[in-house]
Amino acid sequence: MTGTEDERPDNGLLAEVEQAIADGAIVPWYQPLVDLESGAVVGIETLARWILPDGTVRPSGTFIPLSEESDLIVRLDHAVISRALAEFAAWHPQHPGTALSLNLSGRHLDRPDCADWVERALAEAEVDPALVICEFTEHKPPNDLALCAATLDRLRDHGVRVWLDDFGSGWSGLQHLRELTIDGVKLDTTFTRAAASPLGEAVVRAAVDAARAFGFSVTLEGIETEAQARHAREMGCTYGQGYWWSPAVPVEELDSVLDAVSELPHLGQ
Ligand code: G
Ligand code: MN
Repeated sequence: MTGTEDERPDNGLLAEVEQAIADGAIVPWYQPLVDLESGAVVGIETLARWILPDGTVRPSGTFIPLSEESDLIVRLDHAVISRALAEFAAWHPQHPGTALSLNLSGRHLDRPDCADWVERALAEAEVDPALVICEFTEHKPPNDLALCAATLDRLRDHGVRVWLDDFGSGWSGLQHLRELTIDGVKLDTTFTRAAASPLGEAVVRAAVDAARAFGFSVTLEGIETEAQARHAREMGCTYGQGYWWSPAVPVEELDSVLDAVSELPHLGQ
């Protein structure tokens, strides 16, 4: 068990991911972000999908975690974001009320050029910063908290909204939250599932209440039923995402998804 393949089992896949980025085979798909109060689609989140030559779609879980082990994720994110901004620039005029959410690995926050890159990408695609949300995943604490805070401040000064993804499951302790200025947090699917039990619900409410106390918007992911959507709203969440409204779809299918969401029953009072 000491061969090279055992020591570096992911080398083959890493090389494939690099090639896929170069070939433009890792592309943005989009999942609607819904205002739980009005039921309106207020944004679309960009999610990476790897399209194989035979049309097979590989979900992000098969290549993002590996890419996040190195700065490969930065190149991957740049490729997906650049394409998403170009698609959004073309799609948005017909949907003026809709924002674009972009995923950036926490690794971007260790780089001094992060805000520069985002500002330049928005300018090149001619996308209004006020329409853009940058979601940073918090898989590990930033190396340099001052640099991280400066980057987030600069993005916000530029007009971009900044959210922390996977809130409550990464490094965001209360101390960090006091030092970092952000606009919103996202709670992942585990919170939605947990909310089904009384103890789990207490934990979800605590997380929502803490985020709201800081003035953040709260998005709950993984909502699959109307009952979960109502519950999310009742617990004080601002936005919801999940299969109840739609899975992520390619840009060509977005218009019909938005039509279908508008036909869903209103969550009511
Ligand atoms: O729907 P999906 O399984 O793709 O999304 C699960 C999670 O995978 C997202 O919440 C996000 O954290 C991550 N993810 C999806 N696409 C990207 C991407 O392009 N870049 C990064 N950094 N993370 C992504
Ligand atoms: Mn996200």
